[in-house]
Amino acid sequence: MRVLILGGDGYLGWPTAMALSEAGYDVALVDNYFRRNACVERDLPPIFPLLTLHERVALWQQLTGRSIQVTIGDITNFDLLERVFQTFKPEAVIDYAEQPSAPYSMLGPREAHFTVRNNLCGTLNLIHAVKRHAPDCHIIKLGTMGEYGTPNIDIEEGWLEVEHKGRREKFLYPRQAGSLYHTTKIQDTDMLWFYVRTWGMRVTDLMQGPVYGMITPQIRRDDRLATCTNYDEIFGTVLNRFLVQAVVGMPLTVYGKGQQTRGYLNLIDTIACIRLAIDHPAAAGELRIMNQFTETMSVNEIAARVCQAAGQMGLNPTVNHLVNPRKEAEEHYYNPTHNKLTALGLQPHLLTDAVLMEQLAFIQRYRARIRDDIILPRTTWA
Ligand code: USQ
Repeated sequence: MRVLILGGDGYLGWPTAMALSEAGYDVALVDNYFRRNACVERDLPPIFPLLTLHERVALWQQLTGRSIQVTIGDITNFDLLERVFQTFKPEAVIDYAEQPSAPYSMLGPREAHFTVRNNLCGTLNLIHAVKRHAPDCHIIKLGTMGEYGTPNIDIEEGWLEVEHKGRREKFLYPRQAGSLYHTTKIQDTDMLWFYVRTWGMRVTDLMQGPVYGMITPQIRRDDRLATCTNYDEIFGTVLNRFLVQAVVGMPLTVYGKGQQTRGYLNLIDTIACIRLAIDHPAAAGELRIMNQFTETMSVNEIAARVCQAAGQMGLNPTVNHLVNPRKEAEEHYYNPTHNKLTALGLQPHLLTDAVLMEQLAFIQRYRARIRDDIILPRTTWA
């Protein structure tokens, strides 16, 4: 099957590309290097040195004999996306090509505008490219659990049956995001739902929680295949940040009370979920929404788990409760449903000491590259 990955150079895109290529899918990538360029511009180097995307696919071919096509370009440019669709004719497309950072979207007007334009125009172009050149192509869109926010009722998988004055209707589950980035994901979902209703497209919207980890079977083969893993306050996600902080001996940066609870998953499970979505496509005219995480944890629990695993390696991290730079509930109810991917066959890789220790050991090998000055939060929601 021909699978096009938009955002194929990123933290999730590149490991997904290798895993699908190894599994026999015909893979093509598009990426505009936003993440790399933003890291250079803001001086936020990732943990591991990164080959360019062309060098990565050349190394992949040398190691496996498998080829992956690359286009460096911006999907908000419709002509470019159209050319890729005309030549590659994808049967499934995975859209990771979004500005993915909540703090980045809150930096100021320039970054807010970029986030809105990049995320919404990218989605719109994708919809039009599919309609025009590959109407049967299955769109697999990365949404986020953050679309739902932290409501005081159970979170369903995408939809809610509402009874009102004796009549019933099914709606998209109410959404209330905690950052501009998360708000663009809500808007993406709304746009996809409109075009599913209007043009009968097949769409899967994966409401993913924060992903952790930096090791996949393909990356284990050769460090040069490592993915773009950030630990700074803008692009680093919480668990990866805590792992790096444990390695460098900085207190773990818990924001506020630390009772903020989210649904987390291992990078390996992100890839497994994507593969399940590809192999079990949504029907034409269906917006299928699946909640993509394997276990819920509070920030305090994550910090405790990292401390415990790090302790077994002779590291002794401590925990520091910082004033929360974000506006978010620090104590709240959280009970999201996540049955659909399990029903398709997902076998979760849960957060164990062994998983944490493997990541810590990997980071330790790159200890000299880690800069303590980019770790503390500076971006506020205020
Ligand atoms: N947090 C800390 N300390 C830190 C960093 C974060 O306590 O040093 C807290 C945050 O306040 C938040 C939680 O950890 O309550 C998660 O923060 P995060 O930075 O790991 O994740 P978030 O900003 O929510 O965004 C990440 C990805 C985004 C994805 C989202 C899924 O960057 O692309 O959509 O996770 S979700 O959180 O479910 O919306």
